[in-house]
Amino acid sequence: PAASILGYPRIGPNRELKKALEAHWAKQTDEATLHAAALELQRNNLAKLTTLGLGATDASLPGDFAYYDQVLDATIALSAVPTRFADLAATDGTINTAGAFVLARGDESRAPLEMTKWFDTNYHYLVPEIGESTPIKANAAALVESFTAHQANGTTIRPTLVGPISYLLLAKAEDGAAADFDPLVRLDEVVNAYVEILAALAAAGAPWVQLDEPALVTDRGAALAVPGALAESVYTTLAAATKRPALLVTLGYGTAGNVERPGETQGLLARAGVDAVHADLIRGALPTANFLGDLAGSTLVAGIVDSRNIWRNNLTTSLQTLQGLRAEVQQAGGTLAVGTATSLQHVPHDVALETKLPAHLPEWLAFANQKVSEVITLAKGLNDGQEAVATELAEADAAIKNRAEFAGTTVPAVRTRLANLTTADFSRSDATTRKVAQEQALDLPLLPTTTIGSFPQTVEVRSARAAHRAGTINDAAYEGFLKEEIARVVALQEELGLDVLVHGEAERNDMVQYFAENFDGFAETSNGWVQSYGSRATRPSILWGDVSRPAPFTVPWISYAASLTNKPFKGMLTGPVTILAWSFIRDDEPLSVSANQVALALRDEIADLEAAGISIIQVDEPALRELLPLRSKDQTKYLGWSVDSFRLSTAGAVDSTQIHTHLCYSEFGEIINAIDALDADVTSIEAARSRMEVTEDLTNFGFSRGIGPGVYDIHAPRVPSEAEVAELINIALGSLDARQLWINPDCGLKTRGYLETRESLANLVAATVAARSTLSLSV
Ligand code: THG
Ligand code: ZN
Repeated sequence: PAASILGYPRIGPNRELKKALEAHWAKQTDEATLHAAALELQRNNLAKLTTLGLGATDASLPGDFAYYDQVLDATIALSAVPTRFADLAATDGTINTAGAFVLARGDESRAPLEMTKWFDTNYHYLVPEIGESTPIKANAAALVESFTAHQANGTTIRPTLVGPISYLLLAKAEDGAAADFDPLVRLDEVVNAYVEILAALAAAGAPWVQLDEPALVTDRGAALAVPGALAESVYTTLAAATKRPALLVTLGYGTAGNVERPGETQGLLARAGVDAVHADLIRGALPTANFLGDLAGSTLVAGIVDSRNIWRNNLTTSLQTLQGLRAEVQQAGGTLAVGTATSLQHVPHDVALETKLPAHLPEWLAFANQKVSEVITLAKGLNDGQEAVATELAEADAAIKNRAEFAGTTVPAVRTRLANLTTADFSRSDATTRKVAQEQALDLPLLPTTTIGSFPQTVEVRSARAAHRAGTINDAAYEGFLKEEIARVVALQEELGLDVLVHGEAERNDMVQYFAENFDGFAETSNGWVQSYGSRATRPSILWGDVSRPAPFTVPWISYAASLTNKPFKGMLTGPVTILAWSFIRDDEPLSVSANQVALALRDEIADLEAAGISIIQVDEPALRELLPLRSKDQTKYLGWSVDSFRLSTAGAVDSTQIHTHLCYSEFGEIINAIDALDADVTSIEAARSRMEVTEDLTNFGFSRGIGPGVYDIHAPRVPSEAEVAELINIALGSLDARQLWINPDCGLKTRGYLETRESLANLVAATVAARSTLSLSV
């Protein structure tokens, strides 16, 4: 393949997949209808890729479609049905579409497969559950059927599967497996199943198959991808299979194997007999000359077009890099092809669908379709010479120059403010001094109760927002509606007897987008959807320039809400790391610089909230852990600047202002130092599902400030009884000091309904009141 993309967005340019899936799940359509809609979507995508010119230069187009998730599809191809779902398997062990949706979404009696982050992206995959006796048996039916259907339509696709090593590294041990059980011990069986799958695809006529092995770029996988380790033997076995298509093995998201020896893993796979190997040149290092000799007889697919971000490629520089690399690869007897760094599933479909971007932006951008063209242009330039693509190169150069020189890209006032920061700007006074000042200012009871910030976003709130956006209700009517909603939420909290009240966030569409809309330096897309999981997608904002905050924006809503009550009131903001983690970020500045710019914008908002009399302010950082680099050697530096940016955003607060933060996960052992270093006065975390396990970690660490381990699991549509909440409070009191403990739900209530929210919070308050009275007896 002279030009390849590793994968393409699956949701459809207008989220056709979402619509087809959700109609089917709502039982409005049958399976045949869903299947037909999915096939049509794939055909349209493949036709688009062909029109863009990919078919002509690539032996096969990407065959990476998945109804829900690519890791789930590997589970299906291996018939690896977890024990707790065993009844879903047919007598031959295979699982059908309906069964797969139960794995993905659960049913009345079972939670679905756990969902977790795909590497350091915002895509979530379904975690395989593998035990000692989980069935592993090849089932190539869906792959063959899909290949054959497209072939019949005149299109040759390249069936794509998560590779055997990555599959098992992404899996977790099934509940009930021995304590030291490692899914990787099942590797031989998985490899044997893949040999069978390859044979079935060869029989169907597939010229190429793609196996994705991104886990080989993580610390654990990298150790298996050096000479003499597991990857070598696995791929020797797969390459030696007598009946198989040509093999492309991809290694996206970083440098595979030993980071000091870039290209070594690609070389060893090629020596094992793999026909084409891929390297991510955006997040990973350029393979060095030392290792290129090992590529003899194979193709190296150079992933030089960024698939994690939306900036137009610097084609001139890329072509130079590729020309240098090709000279070395050819000298070694190999072939060079051009590709993307990973699948394009992480970027939206098409810039051409954007109608509302600021005028300067479109020409700076490349979404999936534009990236396909970039790959093709680079392949053409490589094969036919630079002159053959002179126009494309000149256009890209002009856009890049325009971007660099554009007024908002570098804003002197923002730069001066950053340059003048001193260490004092990153620190508050010591926590004990603050505690005294806050106790005087706030007069909170023991075990204060609060919520994480958002209240249910009802159908009414959503449709009012949609009507406002569509222009069918005016600003005044919309504002009036939101004020009524806020007043209702405040009244509800008073009635329930909560101690620290919030405004409920009815005015916010999304906890990141809302901030991006109100900061300079960010833009919003109108159709830039990126799959987050299953049928769900987000529209990441685009950070394109230096960030500042033109005017206070949360203050009017929060101070209005606070004016309705005499209770202590908590204002809500989203932290700098999370705003960046869930946006497309700049590639022309270190992320740490953008983080400090966002931090200063938030710092201004905090100052205005304080001036408006708000003395508790929460700065959420649910994504702090998500951005943790895949390699441990890179983690200290990341945690350094990310913690600094949080501190910069909050350190302007006076001693008597209580700073809260909220983190959306329970396993934070590995970053507990960083969480402590945030220096928040109160930290709320997820804990209910793990039954307060985290409180022991906190005690062992000696965490001394306020802590609110969630006592109500908001991720399930059920009401915890007063007794359940009381028990969790008791567990927390068993290891934490009553004077540091806060009582709150696990996370925001945005996705819950009002009925369950009201009952659950009533139980939470009742259990707290009871706990307080026993505490005061024992003091
Ligand atoms: N906001 C942003 N990014 C996020 C999250 C968020 N990334 C991580 C995590 N949360 C992802 N979780 C979700 C949960 C729900 C949805 C998307 C991602 C979702 N999306 C709607 C859909 O697909 O129908 C669309 C939402 C909309 O209309 O804006 O339900 O909270 N930025
Ligand atoms: Zn949360």
